[in-house]
Amino acid sequence: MAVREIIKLPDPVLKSVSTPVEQVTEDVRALLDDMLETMYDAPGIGLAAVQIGIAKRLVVIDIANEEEPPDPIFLINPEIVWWSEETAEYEEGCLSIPEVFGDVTRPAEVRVRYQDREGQPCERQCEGLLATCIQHEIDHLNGVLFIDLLSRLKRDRVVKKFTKAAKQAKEPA
Ligand code: GNR
Ligand code: NI
Repeated sequence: MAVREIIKLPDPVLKSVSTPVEQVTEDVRALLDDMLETMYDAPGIGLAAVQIGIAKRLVVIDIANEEEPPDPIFLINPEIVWWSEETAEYEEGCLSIPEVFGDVTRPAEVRVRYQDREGQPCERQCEGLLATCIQHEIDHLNGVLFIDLLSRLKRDRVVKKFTKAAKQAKEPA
């Protein structure tokens, strides 16, 4: 297991549409383990493979709090097969856009179809923070960031700030 580097805005890799995983091999499980370690190290409650530069449809999530035992969820090729009409608003953040937060409204409940780390087909009904997190991660698999769901003004401000910071980091003073 290893902590990998997390890709940050404005890296164009984050805009990639990730490709489905055909077979759940030992290599896939090793990658999921690296993703989990990277997420715990950050720390965050979810991570998509594209955030460590690998555009495959792989997600790890753990929404357990500090007092609870770890409860990792591994999702391979996740897709939402049902969502509620009722919506919920959460203040979201993203490990690829550090220190930026914004209120996002999404369906309050979703049903997700995926394969687990053994490659077994599964379905899971999710609500609350888990429903929000799963939708945030599946958006990553489609090249969508939570700032894309904010007002154009707010998104443009964030992109501009990160683009400027990246440029300054590259140029000598
Ligand atoms: O750690 C994270 N917290 C979070 C909070 C509210 C809504 C979504 C998230 S996901 C985020 C980690 C991340 O960037 N996953 O892609
Ligand atoms: Ni994110």
